[in-house]
This record gives sequence, structure tokens and C-alpha cells, in this order.
Amino acid sequence: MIKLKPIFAIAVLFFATSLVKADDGYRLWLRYVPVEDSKLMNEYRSQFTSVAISGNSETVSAIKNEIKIGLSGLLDKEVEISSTFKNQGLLIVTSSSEHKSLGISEETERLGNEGYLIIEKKINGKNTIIVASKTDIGALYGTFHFLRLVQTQQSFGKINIEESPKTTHRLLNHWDNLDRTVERGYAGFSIWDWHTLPDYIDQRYIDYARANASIGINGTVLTNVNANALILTPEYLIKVKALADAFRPYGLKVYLTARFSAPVEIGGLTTADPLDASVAAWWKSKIDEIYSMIPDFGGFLVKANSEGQPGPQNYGRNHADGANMLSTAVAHHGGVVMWRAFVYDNNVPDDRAKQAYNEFKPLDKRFNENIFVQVKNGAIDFQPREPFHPLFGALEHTPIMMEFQITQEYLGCATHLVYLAPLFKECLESDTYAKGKGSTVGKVIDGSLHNHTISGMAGVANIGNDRNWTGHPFGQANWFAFGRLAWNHNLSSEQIADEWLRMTFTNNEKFLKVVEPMMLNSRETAVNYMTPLGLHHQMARNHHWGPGPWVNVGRPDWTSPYYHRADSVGLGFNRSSTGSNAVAQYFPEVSDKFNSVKTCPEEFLLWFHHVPWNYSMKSGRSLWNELCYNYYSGADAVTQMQTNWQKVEKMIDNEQFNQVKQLLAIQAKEAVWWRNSMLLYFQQFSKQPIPNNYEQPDKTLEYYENLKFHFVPGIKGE
Ligand code: GCV
Repeated sequence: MIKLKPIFAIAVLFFATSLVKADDGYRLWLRYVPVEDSKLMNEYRSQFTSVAISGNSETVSAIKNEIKIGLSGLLDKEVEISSTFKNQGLLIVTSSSEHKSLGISEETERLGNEGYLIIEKKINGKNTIIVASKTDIGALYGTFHFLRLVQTQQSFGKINIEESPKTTHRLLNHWDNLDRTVERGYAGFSIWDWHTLPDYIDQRYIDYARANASIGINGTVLTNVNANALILTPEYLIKVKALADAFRPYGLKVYLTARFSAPVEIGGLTTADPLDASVAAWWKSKIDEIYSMIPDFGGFLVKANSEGQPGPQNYGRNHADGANMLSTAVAHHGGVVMWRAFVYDNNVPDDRAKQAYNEFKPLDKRFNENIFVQVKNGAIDFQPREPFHPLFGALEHTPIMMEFQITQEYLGCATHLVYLAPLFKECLESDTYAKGKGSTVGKVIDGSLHNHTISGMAGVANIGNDRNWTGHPFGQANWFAFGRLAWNHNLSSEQIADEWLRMTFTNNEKFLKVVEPMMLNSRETAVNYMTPLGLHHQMARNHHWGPGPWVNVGRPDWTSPYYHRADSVGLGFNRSSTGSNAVAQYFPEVSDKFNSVKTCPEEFLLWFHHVPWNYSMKSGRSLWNELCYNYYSGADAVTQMQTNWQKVEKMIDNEQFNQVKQLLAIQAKEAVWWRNSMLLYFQQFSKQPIPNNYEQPDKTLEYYENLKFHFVPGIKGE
């Protein structure tokens, strides 16, 4: 045995402990550290003595791998896995003969292809937990659910869980360019290393698929909607195939963005007119080529005639003409087309918020069956708060794919802690009244309101090659929350935060009591210090980081004054019947509510109304004073987040604690920047003082207006 000198031995021990403890966030919520509660640990250890899993598909291997690293890590001992059933404490079963012999055929019959049961039964005298499904993918989802129960220290007792996803298509959208920059990405470069693909399969690809499967995400669009036709060339398709092969065991299908002008750019045609036979033939042959390489290819996401992207309107055709041509070519392979409703007219409209509805509502009956119209949650663009998009409920015959933005383009990039589940939920729970009370956006997108067989939710990813994937450690919570809600939009923000915190940090109740409320309030806090009371699109030009209410160059509907409409009378965009009448795009119950300044919820007041500075708000304060109140409470709430975070210092990993602490300091600084510059700017119009019980801005408006920033992440150049 080697003998170490005492001081050296202490140093080695210290180094080893810090190595064991340091958490760089790479493992996400799949940390699988030993169960903290010793009583539960003993229970789990005596229950899960060994595990039986039958089958030998690639997905079954993935399940075995997950059980091996997951359960062994959680129980802090090697867990045996066998393929024959004896007296194990945990069975994972997928075949109908197994279901029959266990007497659970009736229950499993009810399950869809991705569903599963987790139940308890006495087998050979032993209480056994059974994860049962019809398919291997169902069993994989069930396995992750089982592991989550152990990670979050749940008691199994008389467990009886039946789960099936509420939507058929649960997708991440990567806005990743082929040069590995990520549009609106704040966590490093793209995780797709096109240069080393197809020969090098980075472990990160597998861990990405594991993480997605653990929350039920079943598809990924690899490329930016501002698309590059090169991805459709054989040189790149072979790389796409390599990723598809790596993801397949995890039930994750690959999709691509289709550049509408590809037939011209890489196909040698002179037109991309969707009604031209040679164009349709080119796409058909391209799509057949893709399916010959990737038989389960998911389909295409298309941004057309928006922000300079080519589309059918370039040839005098409409969106349905373009989408139908593509969808016909993928249909017999089982693929779908997701056609985005985020469109811009070449002419500046009277109200940008009305554009998508105006273009898509008349086309409702024109789309083929395998087409989704993909609609952002709000009609402008992923703002900190927007009313739900009027297309939800308005399109009856066309399935709508929800598009949420997980990456924080308008929410402080990756330096602000903003938990997005409350934003997602606010939209999903909004009542469209399309078929009377209770016609929520959730029911529109899960297909139940209008009886669609395909349904879906997409989230613009916040993932990059940063070691912890998302830059801010709490950015991981937004990826997690998106997946959980795409699976079941009825889950609460609280439950999702609780799960994520326990899995990512600790089950320590004292920690949860401090950090959970902090997460849950963080979105409202951001709204308050950025754009309260329905203000929107006040971010700096182009990079959208930080305030820019003064931005007035470029297309009018890309400027801030277009949206805030501040003048000597008041503030806000009049979208009521006396203004742009955008309210008329909603069903009458909603439209009437938004239309009147009296009944419009105050959080949307300036979205729908131009309101006088001295208008009396529900609080009794004038609009101007309410604005001041909101900005100051937003910035103060970030200071409170810092104080709260300090309380958990000793409860979690030091590296992660410090990372969040430093990011909160940046957020606090930027919240004050937002507050001061917005109020100083609007003060020019209100001509009223910031009440003197508030700390007064220490800089001038001119100072803020002249700040210059270079190379802000998320955009190319500058
Ligand atoms: C991918 C906004 C963003 C763009 C984005 C666009 C879209 O305008 O700023 O970066 O482009 O939305 O959703 O297509």
C-alpha cells in the first residue's frame, strides 16, 4: 500500500471531495445522486433488490442503461438487471403475453403507443412495482417517470399511475445555423458539430436524447427556421441521418427546416413556384431521398414570406399552396409539415398584431390533413407578457402547433432567472370561447376542442454547447417545464418547479421553501421591470437585450414607439374598436372584455388601450404612478431574490450556488437599468415626477440612450 505524507494526504482528500461534490450542471435533472432521506433509502433498497426487463431492442438497451446508472446511483449500490421474471421488486414489461400473465391486459390495452402504467402488485408474495406499456418507447417514458419518483423521494405504497401524452407531437425547435451559431442562443455554440458528423457521435447527443425522453419530448427540428438549403444536400443529409440513428432508441424523431427556394438554390430549377410541376417533382424526389436514409424522418418546419424568407407569395401563391405541395410529398411516408404563422407583410400594416390572423383565418379549410399551422403564443413575438394569439380557437379545421420560446430572447438572455412555466400556463389556460366557456388554448392545441388527430407543442430551444447546456442553471428548468407541459398541459407550474428543483438540486425542504417561490414569482418580476401593464416590444434594436423604448429606426413595426405610442395624453396601443380593432379577432366574450378599458385586465391594459397618464388604476394610483410602482417593485424583487438565494448557500453545491449568485447580481443591475431608462423615457411624455419615496435614477436618459454594445450573443455580427 502506498503511504502518503499527512499534509499531502489531506490535500488529496480535499481535492477528491471537491471533485466529487462540484456539480457543473451537465447532468441536468438526471443527476441520480444517492437518496438523501435515509429511511426512504432503506425502503427503496429493500424494495428494488433487482430489476427485470425483457426484450432486446435498442430502446430496451436504453432502458437498461438508464436503470443501471439511475437506480444504481440513487440507491448507491449496483442494481442487477435480468431478463427473466423471478422475485424482483421492479418489473418493466411491454409484451401482451407478459401483461396477460400479470393479469393487467385490460389496463394496458387502454394505453396509446407512448403511454404506460406504474402499478403495484403482489407477485410470488412480494410487493412489486410494475412499469407496463404496449411499446418499448412507452416503457422508456415509464422508466423515467419511475426514476423521477425515486429522485423526488416519493413513497410507492399503493401506486397506481396511468399516463399518456396529451399531444402527439412534442418538439424542440433549434434555431441553429450550419456554422454553429445559434440565432437567439445564449448558451454557446450549437451542439450539432456538423464538421465531425457523421463519424463522430458525441456523448452529448445521447445525453440530449436521454434528457428529452425523460420529459417526453419526441421530436427535434435541428435547424434554424431562417433556413439554409444546404442541409438538404447529400453532404449534410448523411450527418442528419447519423443524428437520427443516435436519437431513435430514445423515441426522438428528427425534423428539418425547409428553405422554400431550395429547388432553385440547390436543385438547379429556375422557379420554386409550388404549383409548378417540376418544383413539386423536385421536392418529392428530395423527400424520397431523405426517407430512404431516415425512414422515420418527422417532416418539415417552414418559415415562409416572413422576415425575408422566400415563400409561395413570391410566386403569387398563398401559404396553403406552399404547405400542401410539401405535405403531399411527406404524407405517404407518415411525415408532417409545420407551417409557421409568424408572417410579415411587405407593407407595414396598421397593426402588426393582426397580420397572422388576417392571412391564415381565410385559409382554414385549405390545408391538407398532415399540416400544422405553427402559431406563437402571442400575436407579436414572445414578449414577457402577451395575450393569447387570436388564431387559437379561430382555426377550426387546421391543427395548431403551439410555438413557445424557451430561449430568453426578450427575457434577459441567459443571465436572468425567469421561470417560464407560468408564462406557458397563462397562455394554455386562456379561454378562447371558440366553443363557449372552457375552450382553452390547451384544448385547442391538444386537438380535443376540434377533434384533430394530430396535435402538438414546439419550444424554441435554449440549448448550446455550454457545459451546463443552457448558460443559466435555471434555464434548464425552462427546457424541463416545456417538455412536461407538452406532455400534459394540465400540470401546474408549482408541481413542475418542485420536481425540477428536487431532481436538480436537493430534496431539502428548507431549500425548496426558499427557492420555489422565487422561481414561481420570477416571471412576474421580469414583466414588472421590463414591460408592465401590457407594454411590449420595448427591447433594444436587433439583439433585444436591454431596454430601447427610444428605438425609432428601420421599419416602423420594428420600432418601439410603434408599440408604446407614448404622447402627452397617455400611453399604450389602441387596439380597441376605436383603434386598430385587433380585439375583433377574438371571440365576442374575449373581445368585449379586452375592448373596454374598464374590463380589460390591467396586465394587458396598454396592449389594448391608449390610456391617459392620470387614469385611475384599480389600486387608486394614476397610470403614471402605477407604472413607477411596477418598475420599482420589479427591480426590488430581484434584490429580494438575491437575499433569498444567499440563504441556501450551504444547502447545495458550491459551484452552482456561486454561479446563480453572480447571475442574480447581473440581473439586479439590469433590472435597475430597465427601470430607470424606461421611466426616464416615458417621463418626457407624462411630465410627472417619479414619486420621491423611490430612489431616484442616478443617470440621465441621454446616458442610457447612448449606451453601445457590441457582439451581444444571439445575432450575427455587430
Ligand atoms: C428566427 C423574431 C426573432 C428572430 C426569429 C423570428 C422568428 O423576429 O427576433 O430572430 O427568427 O422571430 O420567429 O422567425
